[in-house]
Order: sequence, then C-alpha cells, then structure tokens
Amino acid sequence: MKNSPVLRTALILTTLLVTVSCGRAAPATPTAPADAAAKDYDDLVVGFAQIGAESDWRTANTLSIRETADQLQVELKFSDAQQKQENQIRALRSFIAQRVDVIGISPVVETGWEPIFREAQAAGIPIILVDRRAAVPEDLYVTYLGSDFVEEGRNAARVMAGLTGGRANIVELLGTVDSAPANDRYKGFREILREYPGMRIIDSESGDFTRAKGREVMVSFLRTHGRAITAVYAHNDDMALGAIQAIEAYGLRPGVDIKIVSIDAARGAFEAMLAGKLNAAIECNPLLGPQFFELALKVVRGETVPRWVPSIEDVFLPDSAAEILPTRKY
Ligand code: GYE
Repeated sequence: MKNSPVLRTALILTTLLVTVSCGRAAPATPTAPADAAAKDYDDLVVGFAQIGAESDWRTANTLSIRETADQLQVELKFSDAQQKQENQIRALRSFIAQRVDVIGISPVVETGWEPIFREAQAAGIPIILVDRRAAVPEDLYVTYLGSDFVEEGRNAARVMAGLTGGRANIVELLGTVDSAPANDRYKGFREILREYPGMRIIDSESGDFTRAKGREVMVSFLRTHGRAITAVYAHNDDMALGAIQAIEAYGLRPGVDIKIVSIDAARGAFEAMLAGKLNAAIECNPLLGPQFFELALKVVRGETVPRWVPSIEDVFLPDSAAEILPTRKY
C-alpha cells in the first residue's frame, strides 16, 4: 500500500473534480485552414521555451520533451532561458519570427506575459502552457498541461499533520518567487494548516528550487531558530536535499529530529526516504512530452482541447520507497 486509503480517495476525488470542472472544451485554433486536419507529427514545427535546468524535475521534463519530439519526428526548436524571463520572451519572439506552428512554454514566473503572448496571437501562433501557468487572459493560450500545485500544497500539509501529530514549528523553503508552483504550494499548504492550530510556520524564504540555495537558506534558518525547528516543508525535492545536508552539518538528524516533506518525488527523494532522511514526497509529474505533442497536433488540426489537462499524481511515504525506486523514471 503506497498511501492511506483516505488520502488516496481524496486524491482521486480531487482529480475527478478537476477534470469535470476544468474539462470544458475550447476552440483550439479558430483559423485552422481546411487542410490542417490532415497534418501529422512530422509536419509540425514546435518551439519550446524551457525555464532552465534548476532541478532534477526540470532535467526530466526537458528530456521527456526532447525524446518525444525525436520519436515522433516533430521539428523541435528548443530554448533554455537559464531561469530568466527576458530570455524566454526573446525565445518566443524568435519562434514567432520563424513562424512555428505551435509554441510551448513553462513560464518561469506568473506575471509579465501579456504583451508577448499578444504578439503570438497576432501572428496566429497558438500557445500551450506546459507545467506552469501564466497570469494572462484566457484567450491568450489554448490550454494548460500540468499539475494542480494548490492540491500538492494541501497534500504536503495533510501528510505533515500526520507526521507531527498536528504540532510543529515549520520552516518553509519556497520555490522561485512569483512562479506558479511557489504561489500555489504556499497557498494550498496554508489552507490545510488552518485546521491545525498547533502547526505554525515560523519562517519562510525562497530557495529558488535549487539544492545549493535550499541548503543556504536552511543554514540561515538553523542559525536563527536552532532546535526550535521541528519540520521542513520544501516546495521541491532539490531544496529538501540541500536542507538535509544543512541539518546534518548542524548536528541534527533529518527525518528524525526534523520531519521533512517535499514535492516532486524524483529519484533523489526516494533515496532520501530509504535513508530515513525524508519523511514524505508529494508527486509532481515532469514527463509531459507525450501529452504536450499530442495537444500540439490537435491544436494544429483545429480540434478542440480542454482548457486544462491535469496530471494525475500520488503521495509517497518511506514504506513504499524500496518498491517504487527501481521503477522510477525520474
Ligand atoms: O516542482 C521544481 C521545478 O514547475 C513543477 O519547477 C515545476 C517545478 C518543480 O524546478 O522542481
């Protein structure tokens, strides 16, 4: 058994609700020409504006997109923005100039996209949001493919409550400031915490989704709060792994003296759970390549696609780590 039956039921119900409430169809490309319906993968030219390589999650996501493009013989124009919004905007502008059929983008932050998305719309090039949302009017993108980050935050808090008996002094390692996953994981976690007056967030700072920064911020949390800290909520695994190093260097036992919950559930998280240093991993699926290109083809063919294609995700505890690790693809 990977999870408690209650948690599993809650997850399934949420997924169903999400699918029902957000699965309404929207016209993909209203201007698709008559011969568009005959297009296939090897006719497609797709631009993808990736964020960078900040985490194991991102590396797996990039690989999934590149490998799927190769398999399907899609012509992929791939850009790595090194975590900078200005580089993503530049990439989009170049995809527009090259007149690609579809643009995929994981927006590094949520805000500041409207002008460049309008340029794409004016050029008749549809945008698919992959992994992260952008705060723009709905008509500026055709669909969002990715996770329910608010629910991930809620699940992290539910699991944390179980691990700590509802009493904890929590420090939070936030993801990239103004990014959709950091905003939503922040929100979802607090939503559930309202039910647990004994659980307090005593500090919260961004570790930018990287291991090095996660470690650095944890060092400063320990310097400020010392042994008062009883739990860490990390918005991704990499920051949790950095925090584990900081806790060990401080002379405490991660996973024992300080309970740790993180999001992504990449291989490193399973290894840490097996070593007894991480207490739970909330899954966030990066293997979005196949669904992304399927959506891109539908959009080019003028077929309708849902406004949101949510990933189906799980919650893992250390008791399942040995069984799952060998099968883990990222
Ligand atoms: O959790 C983190 C990555 O946007 C869901 O970005 C993604 C997040 C993921 O850097 O590891």
